[in-house]
Amino acid sequence: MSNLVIIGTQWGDEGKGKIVDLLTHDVNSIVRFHGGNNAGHTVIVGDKKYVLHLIPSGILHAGKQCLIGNGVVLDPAALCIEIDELAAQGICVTPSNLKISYKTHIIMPYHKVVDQAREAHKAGNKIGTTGRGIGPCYEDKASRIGIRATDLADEKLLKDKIVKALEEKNILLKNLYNQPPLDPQAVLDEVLPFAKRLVPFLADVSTELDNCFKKGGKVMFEGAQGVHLDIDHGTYPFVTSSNSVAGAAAVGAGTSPQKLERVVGIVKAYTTRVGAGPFPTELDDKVGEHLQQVGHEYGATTGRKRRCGWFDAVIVRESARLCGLTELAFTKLDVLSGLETLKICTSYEYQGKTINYPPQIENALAQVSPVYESMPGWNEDITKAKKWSELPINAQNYIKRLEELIGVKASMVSVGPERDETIILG
Ligand code: 2SA
Ligand code: GDP
Ligand code: MG
Repeated sequence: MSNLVIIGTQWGDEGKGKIVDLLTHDVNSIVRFHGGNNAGHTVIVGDKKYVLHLIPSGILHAGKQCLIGNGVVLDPAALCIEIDELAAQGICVTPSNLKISYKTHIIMPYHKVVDQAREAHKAGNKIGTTGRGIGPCYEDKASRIGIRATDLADEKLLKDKIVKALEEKNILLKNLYNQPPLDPQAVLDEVLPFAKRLVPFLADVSTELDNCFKKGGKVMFEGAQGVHLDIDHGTYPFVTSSNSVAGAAAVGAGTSPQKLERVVGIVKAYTTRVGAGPFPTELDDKVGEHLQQVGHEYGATTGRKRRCGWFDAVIVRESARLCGLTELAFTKLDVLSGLETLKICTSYEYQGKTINYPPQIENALAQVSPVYESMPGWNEDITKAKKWSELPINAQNYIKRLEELIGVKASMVSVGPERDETIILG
């Protein structure tokens, strides 16, 4: 057994939740290391559907320790709702199976107000954020006026910090967004009941991980969003506000890079994106509609329709390079059943040249033309396939070609949303 990092290799929603749930039996602890409740990780177990936003997807397994690392931004109200929703579905979340780092930054009501006001105020260049206050919370962290989970236990400190943060926010809200100022006491009153509930969950997550390693335990680092939404390496400015590459797992969980052993890249068998930003292989035709409808491509947090397109090997190859992927887990191969021909983008035409990597200049990805190769599709329903040999030969060839283009081997192929709709390879 090894420690595992789970990374979305595209623009998110590759099916990380399903794969994390599946691999949980191999580890003792599961830790989220970045992002917040912008994430929506879906796990289907029988007739039950769980959508996790903040709590690691490993929570569905008894006896596993779930951790929220310092790199996460946490909305106390959203977490309390998630805990209650899981309880209603028979999953008990307590301070013994969920711990929150003292250093995790807290999404405050004003972060959501600023996020939504800013998006509404933009004319044509909206990012298409989830409106969950993610960006403004990370801004306060970097500006050193953020509120951390440890502050939730100290009402006076919390109030002082709210007053400080609102000094600037209220000027911004009034002068730029024409919104009424927020009252510090009202903000405190709104947050306090959730804060009090979460205090027993606070812990030194970095030391918890160390203790796990010292006992010979193994850890899974659960990534959110995808590499091309990374604040540094993604399609800036159409990105989220955290680092989603594998290297961020060490920083955001509070451990050393040597602990990141296997790096599993989750790869959807086609491409989707939710929110604005360049998407070279996007399809605005019947095939795009097939992928969207058959794949049920709707945002797991906001319900927005996801944009769909052909597989883009250029961006996944870049993810393999940036993250040092040791293996791939392909998902949603079943969604391609019934398409006569499958296209794969192998490189881009950009400024008269063929390039094999995403250009680095801002918005250049919006100017590339995808270079495609075509492969024959298959008609069979593949959701019942349990072994590689049970896949149609054209499906096998498609996966083999993607492995070749990405330069990394697959360890599993998912052919349906359920746990047992998965082919484990060699
Ligand atoms: P934000 O809210 O500041 O992080 O938004 C910035 C961009 O990041 C994108 N983003 C996502 N993309 C895919 N999936 C995400 N999670 C949800 C899901 C999304 C949803 O599982 O479907 O429900 O809409 C996610 N979270 C952030 C976002 O669309 C912006 O492009
Ligand atoms: P995540 O954010 O990467 O965890 O992915 P989401 O949960 O946002 O979106 C993935 C969606 O695809 C979820 O509804 C999953 O239940 C579903 N899913 C995962 N794997 C498969 C698969 O192999 N086939 C099909 N049809 N659906 C899948
Ligand atoms: Mg998702």
